Amino acid sequence: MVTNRTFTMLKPDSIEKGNIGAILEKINAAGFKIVALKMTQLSVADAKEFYAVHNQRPFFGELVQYMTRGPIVAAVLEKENAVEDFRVLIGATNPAEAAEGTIRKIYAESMSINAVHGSDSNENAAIESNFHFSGREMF
Ligand code: RTP
Ligand code: MG
Repeated sequence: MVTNRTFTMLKPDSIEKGNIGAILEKINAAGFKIVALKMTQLSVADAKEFYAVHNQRPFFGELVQYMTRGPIVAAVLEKENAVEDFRVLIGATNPAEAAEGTIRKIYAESMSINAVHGSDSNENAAIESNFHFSGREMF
């Protein structure tokens, strides 16, 4: 896995509201190339594994319930400095604190229901991409 890639999920609230196209358009407009893409739904076991780092946090149960309540769109994105630049594009975890024009500022409801995921390191980008996609699904 090259390190100029990051992993994202459009979370269930984005799919429920019909925001897939608008969010992917913003991602493209910011210079990210989509190199893997699919709609899928996480099982409870999948969500617990994906977010295992948070399993002692008070919001863990709510997070697993949210992330499994409907389909998500998973994608791998390529751009120079992808991990850091994508975190800037999505904005702070809490949309109330997110910068104007960021995806979470525009589309997130709350700190819990916040529209999109972005990997927080190159190492996690690779782990998360491989969690969702086989080698022949990444281009
Ligand atoms: P993500 O991993 O989804 O990109 O989000 P993040 O890095 O900005 O935030 P993180 O701390 O990794 O939290 C993961 C997700 O858990 C939910 N959360 N809820 N209610 C709360 O206090 C709370 N804190 C976090 C959010 O869905 C967050 O994106
Ligand atoms: Mg995170």
